Amino acid sequence: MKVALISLNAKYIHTNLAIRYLAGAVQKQGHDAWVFDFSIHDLPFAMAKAISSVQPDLIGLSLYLWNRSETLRLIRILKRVLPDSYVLLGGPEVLADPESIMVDTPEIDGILSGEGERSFTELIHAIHHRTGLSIVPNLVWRDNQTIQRNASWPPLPCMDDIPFPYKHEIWDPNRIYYYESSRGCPFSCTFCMSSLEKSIRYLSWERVQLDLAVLLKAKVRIVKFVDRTFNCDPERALQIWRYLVEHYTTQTVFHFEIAADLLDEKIICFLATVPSGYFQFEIGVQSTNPTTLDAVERKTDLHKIFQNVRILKAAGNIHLHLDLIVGLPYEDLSSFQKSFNQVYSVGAHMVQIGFLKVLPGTQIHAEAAEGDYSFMPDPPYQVLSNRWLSFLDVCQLTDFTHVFDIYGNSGRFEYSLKLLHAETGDAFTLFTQLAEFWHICGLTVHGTGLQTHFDMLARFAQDRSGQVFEEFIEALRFDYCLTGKPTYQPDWYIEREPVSGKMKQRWMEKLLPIILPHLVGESAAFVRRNTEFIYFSYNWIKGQPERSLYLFDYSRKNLNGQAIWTIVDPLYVQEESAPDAEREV
Ligand code: B12
Ligand code: SF4
Repeated sequence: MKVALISLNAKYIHTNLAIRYLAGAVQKQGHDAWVFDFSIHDLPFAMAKAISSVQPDLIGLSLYLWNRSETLRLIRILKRVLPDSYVLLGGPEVLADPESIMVDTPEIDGILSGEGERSFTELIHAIHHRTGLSIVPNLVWRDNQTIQRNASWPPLPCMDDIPFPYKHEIWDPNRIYYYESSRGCPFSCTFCMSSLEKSIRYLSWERVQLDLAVLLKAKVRIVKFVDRTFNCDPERALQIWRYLVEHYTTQTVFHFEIAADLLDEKIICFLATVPSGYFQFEIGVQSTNPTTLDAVERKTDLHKIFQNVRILKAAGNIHLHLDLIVGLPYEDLSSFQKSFNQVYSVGAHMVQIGFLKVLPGTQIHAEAAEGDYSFMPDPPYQVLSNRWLSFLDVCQLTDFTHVFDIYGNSGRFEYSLKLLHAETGDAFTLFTQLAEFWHICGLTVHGTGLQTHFDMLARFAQDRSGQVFEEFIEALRFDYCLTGKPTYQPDWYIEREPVSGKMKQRWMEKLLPIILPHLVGESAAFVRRNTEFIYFSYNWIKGQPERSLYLFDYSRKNLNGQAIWTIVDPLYVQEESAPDAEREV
């Protein structure tokens, strides 16, 4: 049999694990399988053309909330160009109500709900040997005019039976590759599809090592573990992290979703030794309101999470990303303000604010009426209002989130924000006022560039704080210089003591081997392009006003993507600066 497996990913850079597993399982049965990783932005005609070129007997498509309408549109075309192919759907978006999907889209022949690998091979066997579809587990299918649902099977007991998904991969370093070393989650958050599968299964350690060796060799830019709570078995997590560090490669970054309260002292100590930028952690907090956490059945130790995140942040080697959700039960505006301020104060590199998706099949969906939930009836099922937040509140928080992404999450406004934050006293109020300011100016952050973001922050600060404005502008100028070489200087950028090109060259000759040894041997043009000397009236190492000469190195970046900088000891530049500066004038 010829089988085509198709996924319409959220963007081109994503890849889909499920269709690779299914292809592997089919190939093991001796059939031919093709994997088509499209994106939702691809043209339906182009996708249909590519799929029809292999003339498949069966077309399997993965349905998720981000691709539901695009996938169903493609199916309607496919059934017209390949009328004899069996069209099958699977994926999380079929779970809640496969029958109504079949009713609404008559072009679909069958839907397999739940874990795919085993039932899919049963289906292929049944179609190939014409044994009838009624024995295929988890299958919803058409029997003349009626829709039948077969008995379901429990998940595979041994995860090692699942094939390695990237056996035939042609690697593209620019794409994100997903990897799953365990399935299921021991927790039961009521808003999450992963809570539906209580048991947790692991790949054997032998298998994980073999898989990781291939992923490390592939030298792709990013590998994301999709394990629902990667460190729910802390010793196993440590074993995998150790392996990755022992086989460290500068080319690949590994991303994990972890529960930070499960990190103990031994693991935290180990994590401090991980090479900088090699790991990224996504840590779900969701809310800090105990009533909210109770209502969604999240059992977390917030104190431990924050304590551990602070320790990890201080070590400075792992990118940390904390999640919050707007729209959970009992989380009104002031409770969200508290959640946000607490999470923001921990100082992670990113606070990702998501808006609750009331996913069909989850407990929160089943109990939506109790919280007066109103949500989008189609994907992504996003919350519109509930008993605790009006639609206007949700809109306000949407603007807040956009502005916060630009100013807070980008990490580009670290020094200027610190001053504004200290002045406002409350991060939530600061970003709310900033969002209002953008609104009053008649602008939305969408479609605006970095230059406008800097200019708007200067205008915002000018409007509110007359006396400290000068200090603020120095901080903003510093953020601007950390972002990139300030070749363009906007109105607010006031450089009181510009340094001549000749002087910079002279200083560089002297300082290169001392401060920037990694640039020794590079061409003079390269060094010029990637460095800058700039005077500021503030010393950010000491945290006090003091005329200081900064050297920026744009050839190296920190975890926020900012240039590496240092303050030049005046002794190095003292005796030469005066005469040269005079000559320039
Ligand atoms: C990777 C990922 C993404 C990627 C997208 C990847 C891509 N390909 O484009 C990104 C990061 C963009 C993303 C975003 C979002 N995601 Co997401 N994401 C995931 C994640 C972590 C991994 C998916 C995966 O590969 N799992 C492993 C595979 C093997 O499992 P699987 O996909 O379920 O497949 C199995 C079965 O479903 C079945 N199956 C799947 N396809 C098929 C096809 C056939 C023919 C058959 C027979 C069987 C079958 O067999 C497979 C093997 O057993 C899952 C959570 C998780 N760990 O699964 C969430 C998940 C898929 N995401 C979810 C959500 C809610 C979102 C967001 C809305 C989150 C948000 N921001 O609020 C956004 C939406 C994006 C958008 N643009 O609108 C939900 C999906 C709910 C749904 N109904 O689709 C999940 C399940 C998370 C959850 N626990 O609730 N996500
Ligand atoms: S939100 Fe995270 S911890 Fe909770 S059930 Fe889902 S995957 Fe598990």
